[in-house]
Amino acid sequence: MDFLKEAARVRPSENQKNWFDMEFYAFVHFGPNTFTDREWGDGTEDEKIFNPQKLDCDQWVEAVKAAGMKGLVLTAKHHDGFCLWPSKYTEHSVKNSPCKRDVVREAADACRRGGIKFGFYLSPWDRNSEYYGTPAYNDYFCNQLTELLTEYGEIFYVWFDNACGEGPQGKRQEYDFPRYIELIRRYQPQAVIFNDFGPDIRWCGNEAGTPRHSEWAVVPSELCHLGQVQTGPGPMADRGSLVHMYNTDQELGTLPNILYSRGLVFAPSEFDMSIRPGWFWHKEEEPHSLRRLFDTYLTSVGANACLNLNVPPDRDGLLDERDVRRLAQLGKLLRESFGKELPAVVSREPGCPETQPVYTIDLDVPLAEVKYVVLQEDIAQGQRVESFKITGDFPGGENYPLYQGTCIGHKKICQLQDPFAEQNPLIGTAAEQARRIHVRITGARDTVFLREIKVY
Ligand code: FUL
Repeated sequence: MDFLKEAARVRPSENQKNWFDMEFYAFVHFGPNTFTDREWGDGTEDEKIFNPQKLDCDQWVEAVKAAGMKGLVLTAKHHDGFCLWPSKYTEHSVKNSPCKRDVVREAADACRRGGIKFGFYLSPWDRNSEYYGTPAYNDYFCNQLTELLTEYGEIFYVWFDNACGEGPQGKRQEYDFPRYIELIRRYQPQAVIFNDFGPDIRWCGNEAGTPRHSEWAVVPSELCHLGQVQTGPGPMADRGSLVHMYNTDQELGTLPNILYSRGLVFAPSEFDMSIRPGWFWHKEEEPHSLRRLFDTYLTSVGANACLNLNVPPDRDGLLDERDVRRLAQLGKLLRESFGKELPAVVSREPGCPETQPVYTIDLDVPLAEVKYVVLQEDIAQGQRVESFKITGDFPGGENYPLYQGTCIGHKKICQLQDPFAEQNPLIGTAAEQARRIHVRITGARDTVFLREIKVY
């Protein structure tokens, strides 16, 4: 039991809390691949092919803001090693392209003008650098990282790809992540760092937006070994181990797993997904349907994670009109769904156990009008709720089941009505008369602190 209490007290850093509140931001994959129609360049591409003649980062920013996104993460360097800024340390960059513009600077400035945050992706795997596969490469990488951290204003996010293939000499590189992390903490202490294994944000395990049943932000240090361990070992740690654990596993932070852990870290999950099948722009690809994007939002932002949705600029250097339209539709649907709360009074029922509180929501409108119930834990205190259910009080005191869930964490969006369905499932006189909902926490690791309950 002591271990459960310890697990309940694993807390986020200030940076992680701020990141959680961002919820939804854009990935921008842009580079030589845009011009060669590839997803992974091999590093031999001629700099001259990078020639976006109408490059306009303000257009990117307007489009992502229309979807409600609060930040933008640009691929400053992808696996092909080409730098979107004129790095002093290589010739393989925009400076030798016909465009000659510093795309990182233009994107960072456009974000600031537009009032959203800026971050970058810097691929450790570099298929161009002659140093790759030798200790000198880590120096080269740190030099580039320092340029980006010191010359482009405030950075909210540094996104490291864990891919590690062969370089031009046929060798693989041992990445010095502790050294990279130290540099970021020194120059941009407010930035969060993404890597498959932490330290701050971890990969959800797929690139298709597929959720797991329970997305815990508190996970074993065996998975996020770059994170900060905040507990002692679990009660089963001497009877088994989690050496096999990987991001793609279904069970990460759930009880049966954490009991075997050597210690727990706070490392929430990010869903990274592209609006189209590819990460880079390809003429023949179409954006995913509005339904798919909206559903992914519900199962990422609405399930204790953030959503990093990629929108790739085309060969002109502009976001494709088809994607711009889809982003605008998504923004409109999100505003219609979550823009205006329904009036309601929330109270905690007296006399319930601390780990099983019951909340009553008295509505000003009939239950039939409720589309979403949104729950938030006060994540600053740790993530605690294991399970809950929502019921409606129908006339006559009947407890009508509306929703059942597992974790809550930063945010849980419980959808009672699907905006794409033809018929409201909450039909009939009972739902039209009912005006009371109960949220019942059925299990928690320790005292429950909810930050908010809202109905839409
Ligand atoms: C992966 C990369 O290999 C893809 O090209 C893309 O950048 C994605 C976000 O991460 O590991």
